[in-house]
Parts: sequence; structure tokens; C-alpha cells
Amino acid sequence: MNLDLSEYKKDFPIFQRKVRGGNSLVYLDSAATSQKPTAVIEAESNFYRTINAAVHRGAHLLAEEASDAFEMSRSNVASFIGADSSEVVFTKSATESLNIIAYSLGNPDSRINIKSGDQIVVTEMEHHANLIPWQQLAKRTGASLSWLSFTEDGRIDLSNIKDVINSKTKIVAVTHQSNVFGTILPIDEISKAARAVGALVVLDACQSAPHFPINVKELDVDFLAFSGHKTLGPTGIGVLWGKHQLLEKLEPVVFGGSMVDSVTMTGATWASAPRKFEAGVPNMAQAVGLSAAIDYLRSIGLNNIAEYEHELTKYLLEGLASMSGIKVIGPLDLKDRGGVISFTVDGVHPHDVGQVLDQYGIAVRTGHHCAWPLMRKLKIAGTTRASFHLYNNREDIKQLIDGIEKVKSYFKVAK
Ligand code: C6P
Repeated sequence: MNLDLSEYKKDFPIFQRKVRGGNSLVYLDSAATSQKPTAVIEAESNFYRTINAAVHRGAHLLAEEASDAFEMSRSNVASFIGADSSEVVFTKSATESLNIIAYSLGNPDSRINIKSGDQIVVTEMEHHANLIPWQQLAKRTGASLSWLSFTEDGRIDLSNIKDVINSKTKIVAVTHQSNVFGTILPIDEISKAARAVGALVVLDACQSAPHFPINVKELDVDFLAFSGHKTLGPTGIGVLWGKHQLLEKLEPVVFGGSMVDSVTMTGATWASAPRKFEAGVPNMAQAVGLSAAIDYLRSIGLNNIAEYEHELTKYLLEGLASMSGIKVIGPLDLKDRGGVISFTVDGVHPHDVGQVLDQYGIAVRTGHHCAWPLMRKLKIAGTTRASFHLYNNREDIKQLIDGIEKVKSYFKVAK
């Protein structure tokens, strides 16, 4: 292996614990949530220990320091994705971010909104979080929902893109990297097709932002969402990025303190974005923790992380290819592919695979991965999924391969 990031594993306290019968933890479920380095845990707890106060409210020292830390976190998140601070809204998760955009676009008072006769385009490989909010928007407004399908090897099918993304299309909402296939989508081609018909592009960057460098300007998208907890950061913090002039056109979704310009007994006007989308006391310590996660990722280098995970992916794909009775669900080659590898074991239900692996301390995810339409199309109940982050190493993959052999022998399926 050319690049070795294994020295960083010691930064993650969770790997000191033992699981199931004294086994070391082999954590291969980072697409669900990543583990946290000490720097993040400390940043969050230091916030509570030293400056805890409600941001943007009090006149006292702690309120000032907490507000500064919160806004510095916003700037850090903005620079992480090549954006301006005024374009970064803190939410609780990517799911909430995507719901906010879809809900606001359905409000007739928003100065960009979806109407009956308009079309929303998604892909057939979306996570439910980037599908159901658009289904609901279509239902509320009378718009229609169309989708780009995927090919047998889990890549997006662009053969009919000009038919699917057409003059009726107003929104194209796609994932950057599939949480099932690991496929990285060609966002440039999709954006180009959207731009050609004047549609807005929403990018679900949940599985990309934590693993390789992203820049919203280079991607040429209009809105983007990701979660802190998959990015080595805390739970309870998500990011909604939108071009400032577009955020200004959208009506808020949640109303209350700190998001207003002025209020009377009969009405209210809104503060500018991002504040109008952050009603109530926000998740402050979590924002600060996310900022520490970004510093940590940067100190290692997103390009290095991407290259390292690429090598781990190659190693696992080769290992799985050498086994009988295993089918990888997703691209077999490494082109435009991230470290999320789904597979099935002939004759064994994914939940049983997961349960046996767990006995050896190997944590994988099994099931439909919140992508039911994808599973339905493939006519499978689910997959077993291994997903990486920078703390994984070749030894983890060897253990997984050994574990799968044990699954096969336990269930007496193909040798
Ligand atoms: N996928 C997985 O195991 P939240 O839950 O809001 O942090 O993220 C939602 C989400 C949105 N888009 C994609 C592509 C995702 O993968 C996820 C979360 C996890 O695959 C949990 S289901």
C-alpha cells in the first residue's frame, strides 16, 4: 500500500474497547456514521466546559465567546466546501437539510417554488432522505416526479438524460455518492443537463463530503446537504448550503426566536439567510465539534483520505472477487467509486451475515440501507455493506474476508 494512514487510528478512542468475546473492533460501518477522533470529542466537551451560552442572544462574555465559536465554525464549514459563510445553514442532519429545501420550494410565498405541471427529477439510487421529501413536494404541489435509472453495474444511466431532464424540469436532486453502490455520480453532466433547461440542482453530499474534497462552485450545484456525524463530527449537526441569492428567495420552514427581522402581534419579517433558517437555540457545541472534525480531516488531507480509501476499496474488491458465492452489488472497477461496498452471500440472508460477522467484532450494515426502490429494482431484500473511513486498514479487510468464509461454512453454503 503506497499511502498508510494507520497511525491515525490511535486518535479514535473507541478502538481501545473490546467487543463480543474480547475481539478488537473492526468498524466497517462508516457510511452509517463515522467514529470520532479525540479532537472532536474534546472540542464539543470544551464548549460545554468553558463557553456554554445561547448564541446570538446574551450580552455577556460567554454569549459573545459562544457566538464567535459558532460563527467561526460556520466559516470553517463554508471554506471546507468552497462557499461563503452567508450560504451555510446549520441544521440537525442532512435529512433535515433536504426536507427544508423541498418544503420551502413548495411554499407559494417562496420566490422560487414548484407548481402543478413542473417536474422534479431524482435518481433511482437515492437514499430515502433525498427521495421522500421530493415525493411529498410533488404530492403537495401537483408536480410530477421522474428519475434517472441505473445500469446493471450500479452506475447512473444517462442514455435518456435529455428526455428525463426536460423543459418541465425545475429541480434535479441527486446523490453525489450512492450509499449502496459506492458509485460517484457524474455531477458535471447532470448539472449541464439541468442548466440547459434552467433547472436547479440539489446535491446530497452525505457520502462524499466526508471522504474527498468538494467545492460547490466547481460542482456547479445550487443546494447541497451533508451530515456532521458521517464527517467525523458529532451527531445533531447537519449542513445545508445554498447559493445566497437562492436562500434569500426561500421562505423559512421553522419559525421562532432568532430568525426574525421584526415582529408585531400580527406578523413578522425574516432575518437574512442563513439566520432565517435557524429558528431557536441551535446545536452550538455540535457545530463547534463539526468544525474540529473539519480541521482534523484537513490536517490529514482529503486527497490523502480519498487515495487511501481507494486502495482499501481495491483490496476488498479483489478479495471478494476471489471468493465463490459472493456478488458485489455495484461497480466492480475502481473508476468513480468510493469506499462503500455492498455484496450478497449466496444462500445466506444479509442479516445472518451481519450477525455472524458481529460475533467476531466485525461491524457492517445489513438490509436495504434506506434505499428500497433500488433494492426492489434489483429484486433483492438487501445487502451486506462494508464502508470505510481513514481509520480502517488492510487488517480490517482481511478479518472481513475471513469472517465471510466463516459465514459460508456456518451456513454450509458454497465453498
Ligand atoms: N445513510 C446509511 O447507513 P442523516 O441520517 O440525515 O445523517 O443522513 C441521511 C442520508 C442521506 N443521504 C445519503 C446518501 C445517506 O447515505 C444518508 C444516510 C446511512 O447509509 C443511514 S440510513
